Amino acid sequence: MEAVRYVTMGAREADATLVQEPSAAQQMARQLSEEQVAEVAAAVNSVPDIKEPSDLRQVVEALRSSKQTAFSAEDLASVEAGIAALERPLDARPTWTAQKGRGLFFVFEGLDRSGKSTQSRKLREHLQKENGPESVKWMCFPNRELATGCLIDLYLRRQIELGDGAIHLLFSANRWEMANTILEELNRGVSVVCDRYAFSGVAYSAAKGLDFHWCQAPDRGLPCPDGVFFMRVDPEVGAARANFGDERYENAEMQASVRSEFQLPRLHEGVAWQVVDGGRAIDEIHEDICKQAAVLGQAGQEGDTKSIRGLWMQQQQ
Ligand code: T5A
Repeated sequence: MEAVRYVTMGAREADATLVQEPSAAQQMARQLSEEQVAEVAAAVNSVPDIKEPSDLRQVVEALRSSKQTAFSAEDLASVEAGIAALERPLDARPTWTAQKGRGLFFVFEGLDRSGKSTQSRKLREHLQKENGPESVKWMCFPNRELATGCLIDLYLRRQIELGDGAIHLLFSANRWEMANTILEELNRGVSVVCDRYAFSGVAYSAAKGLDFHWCQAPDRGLPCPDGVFFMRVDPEVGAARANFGDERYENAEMQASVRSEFQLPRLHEGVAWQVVDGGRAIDEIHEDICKQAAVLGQAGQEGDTKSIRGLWMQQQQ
């Protein structure tokens, strides 16, 4: 059968689709035929769980040596590029050089259905009204447009099985694939509003019982946001909202554990972490966030340039 490629984009090409809504990205994953999903599952389900970033290459090898037609050679090379970023020791992680007049980087975090997508899109609209339509990009993690994101999507929809270590590292690789794009946008003067980031990566995996510091390690050094809006809702509020329960982590027990992990101060160390009461009316929350975003935009200015730190790089292990 001819290879039907699900994902053919490198991070730079994927940038053109940053404004795509997550539902559309999820629909793309559903374009895989049942047969293709079964082929991917047969290839990866038998990979033993992994401990080190380099072990993630076993997933790529399993796909490469199988008969699957969902991923092209180019797709698998793109996954390997993400893995290579994770393999770098801490002292070899990139440093981010900020240009004068750079854009701002805002992240939304929270439990499933806590209102992150709603509020992040509303902030994008607000910033566009203030600074022009081209002044802001919206993106989300997982980025289901990338090859790593396709595997993550299949995992979340319970179509393939991966060990807890493997899926954690894939989420991180998915972010590293976009790190340079984030920096380039910021330095072009474009603000980036992002639905989930590394904080979700740590909170969800640590909630499953993985070591907190092990979970943090692969994401250390990513561009640190200028502000994180944590949408605080009671787990039962999220559970009552539309479509809750569709994906793997959408159950009460998991959401309660994730909530505890999100509250740990070491997750927010060195980060401008803003807790937002997400149980209120949508417009009331939005107004609050706009005010906080304006304040965050003024903070950390060194001379006429606002620096971009590496996430969690100041922390001791
Ligand atoms: N994950 C993610 C990891 O394990 N590791 C990682 O590294 C990362 C990045 C997928 C899963 O992956 C996990 C976490 C997740 O389990 P996702 O696709 O972001 O992540 O999944 P969700 O959080 O479930 O995304 P949603 O888009 O479904 O939820 P949102 O964005 O929090 O909520 P939103 O805005 O879509 O709102 C949900 C519903 O509530 C309504 C909305 O209209 C919508 O119907 N709503 C409100 N209703 C009343 N009052 C309000 N204030 C409301 N705000 C929104």
